[in-house]
Amino acid sequence: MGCLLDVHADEARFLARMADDIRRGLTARRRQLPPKYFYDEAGSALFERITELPEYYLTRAEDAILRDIAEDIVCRLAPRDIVELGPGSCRKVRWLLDALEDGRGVRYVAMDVGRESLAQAVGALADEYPQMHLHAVVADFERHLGCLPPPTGRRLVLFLGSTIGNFDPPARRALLAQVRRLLDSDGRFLLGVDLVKDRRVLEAAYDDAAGVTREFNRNILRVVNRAVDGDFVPDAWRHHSFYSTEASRIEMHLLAAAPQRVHLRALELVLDFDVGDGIWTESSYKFTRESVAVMLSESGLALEEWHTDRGGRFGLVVARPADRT
Ligand code: AVJ
Repeated sequence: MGCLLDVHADEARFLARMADDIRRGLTARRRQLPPKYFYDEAGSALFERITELPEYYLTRAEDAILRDIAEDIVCRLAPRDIVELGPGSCRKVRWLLDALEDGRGVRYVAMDVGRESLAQAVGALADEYPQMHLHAVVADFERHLGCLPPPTGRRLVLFLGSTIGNFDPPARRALLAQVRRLLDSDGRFLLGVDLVKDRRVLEAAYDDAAGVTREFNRNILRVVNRAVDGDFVPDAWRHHSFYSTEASRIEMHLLAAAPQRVHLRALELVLDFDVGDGIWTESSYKFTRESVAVMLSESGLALEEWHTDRGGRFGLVVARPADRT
């Protein structure tokens, strides 16, 4: 069957949008950058290293749940059309694809923004699952979910790895409502969420002893430099992350280690930072079964199954379209 590469977001438009986002974020009263821009080639490689850190339990915990339930889920749902948002390396979906009794003619559509890493990840799947229809859609799933073709059979949408945690409540309501629109009444949604827990465990996961998360955080400044001809010095920024109990989220910031002036030449922008001035680079929301049920119901979805790892650190949720009332 091979692999089809659909490019929905062309490079020029993506870069223009990124420049806009950077201008808006860095001229706001609270300076911020959208976390989707972490993932250039270097950032994706740093994230892969994060998933292997002893402190970063998320990936291993989710993997353990998937390994446990993949066969049962796939047997019961018998999906024919699997759509994954932000698949990264496409490692997780293998548990599901391996559990398919007969993968012949089953379609797998992966949507992600990084053209090279997506093509590589889906290309590798094509070698292992030659009987399937594989599509790599290079697009931003916040904008382009509506462009997906209609289901070819029972659809299963995957949104794993707690990527949902990057979205604040209004943005995730909008995104989940889009996901709802992808599903017929027999369609299902498999969502991975990181769970509220002891703050020391959470904070260690986002400030590891080896300093990989710090480098991941600083790397966004290299992405900015390249995108808008900037002269940020990544080493002049401190990594700062903490858990906010009130907001149920980890916040990641970069703090200026010394006063500095930064030029973003392509934006004709000059920025001055005092010591300790910050740029907010990421929120990573943490959930409970109850908060997930509420979040889903706000977007026309209903929690159907709830699975956690043995330590209760991570949750995998099966949701279905809510009955219309
Ligand atoms: C890929 C968004 C789920 O929030 O845990 C890892 C990214 N940031 N370490 C997360 C991340 C810092 C990660 N997500």
